[in-house]
Amino acid sequence: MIAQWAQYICYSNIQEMKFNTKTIHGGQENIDPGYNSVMPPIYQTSTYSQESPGKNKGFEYSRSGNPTRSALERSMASLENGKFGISFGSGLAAIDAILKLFKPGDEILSTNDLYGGSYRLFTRIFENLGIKFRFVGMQDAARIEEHINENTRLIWVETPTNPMMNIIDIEAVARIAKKHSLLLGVDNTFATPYLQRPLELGADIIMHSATKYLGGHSDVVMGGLVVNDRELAERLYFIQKASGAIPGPQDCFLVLRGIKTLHLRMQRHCENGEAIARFLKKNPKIAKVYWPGFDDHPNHEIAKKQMSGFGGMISFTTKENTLESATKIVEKLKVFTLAESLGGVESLAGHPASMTHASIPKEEREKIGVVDSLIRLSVGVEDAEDLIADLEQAIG
Ligand code: P1T
Repeated sequence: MIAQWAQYICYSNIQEMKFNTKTIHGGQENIDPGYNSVMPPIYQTSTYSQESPGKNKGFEYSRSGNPTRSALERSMASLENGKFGISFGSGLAAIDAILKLFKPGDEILSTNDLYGGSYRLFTRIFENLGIKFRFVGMQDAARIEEHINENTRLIWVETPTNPMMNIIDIEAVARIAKKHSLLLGVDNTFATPYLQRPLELGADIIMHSATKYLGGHSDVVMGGLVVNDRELAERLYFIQKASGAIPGPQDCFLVLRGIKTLHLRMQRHCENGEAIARFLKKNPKIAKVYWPGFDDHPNHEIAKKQMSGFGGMISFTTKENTLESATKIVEKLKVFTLAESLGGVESLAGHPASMTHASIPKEEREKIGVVDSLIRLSVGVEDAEDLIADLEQAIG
């Protein structure tokens, strides 16, 4: 027995609610039986008194369970229309927990365009432990099968991808995963459950860097997983408890508070993202703009099918196509902040080649388009006019 299951299960009445209601109430019933507080209390405690050995109120030690964390885990599960949520101290700690499901000799097929830190975790930590990774382009789902062999255990998908905004057909990949009895994990950080719900499309594990849109205010680092299968949930809860990469209760409270406005923020991220993508596309100094909402984006039809909007993440290159041209732009930005991360209310600009994707060898990253002139924008919820004016003066 790994956990007190009743406290983790998403109740069916929540499943029936619509998304916006779930952001506020999902998994939050009876959060404070003592005083009926509307917000979940921050249970800043490492341990819980027991009446007699093993006799307790559902919690015994905060690495294995904490009521504030449980409230967040139920909320995340309900947003993804899943049964079980499991949270971690960072997005990478959540991916690390997934990888601990496997053993030496197992193989993982991963998208070749993904967050540099995920790539680093795969190639610098887990490859040393005997797990093999194959990085393949998955935009054409039909080509995935040729990379599967008897050792393959997991297909790992990021969509939209970081930073090239490629879109992968989750339903098509899920069909292939089922056919070969593989797990399908989807990093849903960029889309959020507001725009895309991979479990409904056949994925087995959803992963979030809750640091980003779920938290939404650039004040927390956290990760989360959502699954439907009880046995898989038990294995992941066991890893959470046994390895101990848990988030603290204060951070869980902050992400719960962030989630309450996820739907409102995402709506504005999408509107502003579209306005800025269209502005950049018209700018004569800009070469390519990567945003899945364009009719001529190579995976636009899949994006339309599996997402309810195109999000606030955009990448672009300069016509000059030099490091200097990109550096000049990001240095001149005033409303956009030059910083790693994304998904907060404030707009950020990043230079993937030297920041978020620096751990991918230059040759590898350039193959997928992460060139030195690529700039990535996380479009915030400010007034679009101010953001466009800022880009206009920086691009010159
Ligand atoms: O930073 P952390 O909470 O550990 O999450 C890692 C992570 C996982 N998956 C995706 C798609 C991500 O974008 C990230 C983190 N990304 C950045 C910090 C970034 O600026 O791209």
